[in-house]
Amino acid sequence: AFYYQEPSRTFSEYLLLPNLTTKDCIPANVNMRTPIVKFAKGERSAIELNIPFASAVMQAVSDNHLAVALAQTGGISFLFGSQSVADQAAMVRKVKAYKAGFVTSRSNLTPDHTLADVLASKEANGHSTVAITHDGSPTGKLLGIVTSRDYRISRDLPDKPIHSFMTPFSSLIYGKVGITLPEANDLIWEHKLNCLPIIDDEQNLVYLVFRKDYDRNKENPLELLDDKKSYIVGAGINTKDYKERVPALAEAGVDIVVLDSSDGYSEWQREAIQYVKEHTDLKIGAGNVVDREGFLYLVESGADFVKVGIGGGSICITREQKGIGRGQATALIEVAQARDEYYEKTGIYIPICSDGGIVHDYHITLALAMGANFVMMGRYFARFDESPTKKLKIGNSYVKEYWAEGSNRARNWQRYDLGGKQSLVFEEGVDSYVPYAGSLRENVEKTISKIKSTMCNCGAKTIEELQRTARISLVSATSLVEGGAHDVMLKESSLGAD
Ligand code: MZP
Repeated sequence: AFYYQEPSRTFSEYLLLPNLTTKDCIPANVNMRTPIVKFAKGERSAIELNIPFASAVMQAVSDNHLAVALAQTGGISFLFGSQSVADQAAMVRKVKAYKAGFVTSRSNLTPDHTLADVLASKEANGHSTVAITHDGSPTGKLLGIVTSRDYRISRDLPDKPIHSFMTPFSSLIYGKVGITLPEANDLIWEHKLNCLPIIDDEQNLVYLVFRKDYDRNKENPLELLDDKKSYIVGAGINTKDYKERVPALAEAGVDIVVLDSSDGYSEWQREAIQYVKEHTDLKIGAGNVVDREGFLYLVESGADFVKVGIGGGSICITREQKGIGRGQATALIEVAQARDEYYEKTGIYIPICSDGGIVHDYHITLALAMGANFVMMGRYFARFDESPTKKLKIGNSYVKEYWAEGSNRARNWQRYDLGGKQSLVFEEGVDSYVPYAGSLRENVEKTISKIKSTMCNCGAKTIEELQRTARISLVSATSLVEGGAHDVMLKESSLGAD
């Protein structure tokens, strides 16, 4: 056997040291954009994220709802693959079709009703209903009722009833503007357009409703609206049914797929990558690996990105069950070095994703500094409203369920398949609870501001700069104690702080 001389290490064993912070290096100037598929020197990656976050290929994490919420913040979900091909393709379709927070509701009111009728009707009592009249006057004929599904077009008007800012209604209505709602929202906020975007049942943006005080002569919003885009979404695949799954996902409009396996250093992965490359235009990630050999094997097989990590996931018991794996930080550092050398030699840059084992927000910054282009997280996202699992009250706390793909509950045998019996013979993961943490957006925004702030301490305004200039130190077991609150009695209010 070959013996490694050094133990493998986890994120918690490292700390970043500050570099000089120049006056322009403030969080507002930090750009977290990151490539996720391979590109040649001098070119740009065909897929980039605005934030370096991916949600795990897991039943308890990545469905179409979480995918939309994460895409709205600038990250990407990989929809779980342990479901039928048809169900997974349907999820992809839902994400790609999702363009809005507003839907017109089918009501029993007709255009002959007036606004007064609407206000009197039960539907108007719901805080998220607004009536649009064709001439904008309160007595004008009713054009439609707009109900909010994801009622948040505004940072300034978070939870107010729509009708509170839509009165008096406007007469300026543009039909068929042909852009997506997120794009419309961006434009509305960028140009302070003072209008409400409305989509139809098929989720196409059909109207922009302007308030009375809007002067269309000053700005024509139609000139501001540039091309159709939908949210980006990925999907997990396996090495068993890819010949059926991948074409169906491609047909549904998926942007990228990833081979989801606890051990990706295999000939099955090479065959699957080659199949995807030969038969589709899709980008494909592969993994997981924990060393340079595994990385190079997948890259030479054609992978567009490589996922790193075995046994570090919060719900994972692979190391206990099978005795394989490697400390996540050590695995990442070695693969990142291999990636940099490969780039030096070939001029081809292969993004890497650090998958599993993120416990504290600063672990993400460390992973990026150590060379990851993005991180994949399960536990982190499972805690939010948008994850597909049940929220329960246990004692005085709210929790959400979170189970592993290799648990008896998920029975994702394809993820662990080594060519034997087509079933899960023993578990490699557990079924658990995680503390409920609220909405994805709020939590992601908080995490991102922590990362940006650390990056400023390190004097880096981009992830690439952080990777080049970061200074990272191992910490001793005793200095870990020094890093938390110590030698004080914590007040109740500080107990749950992360
Ligand atoms: P974490 O973010 O909860 O620490 O880890 C999530 C990662 O754990 C997933 O992206 C996946 O790579 C891994 N995972 C999922 N199920 C299992 C298992 O059953 C597992 N062992 O290790």
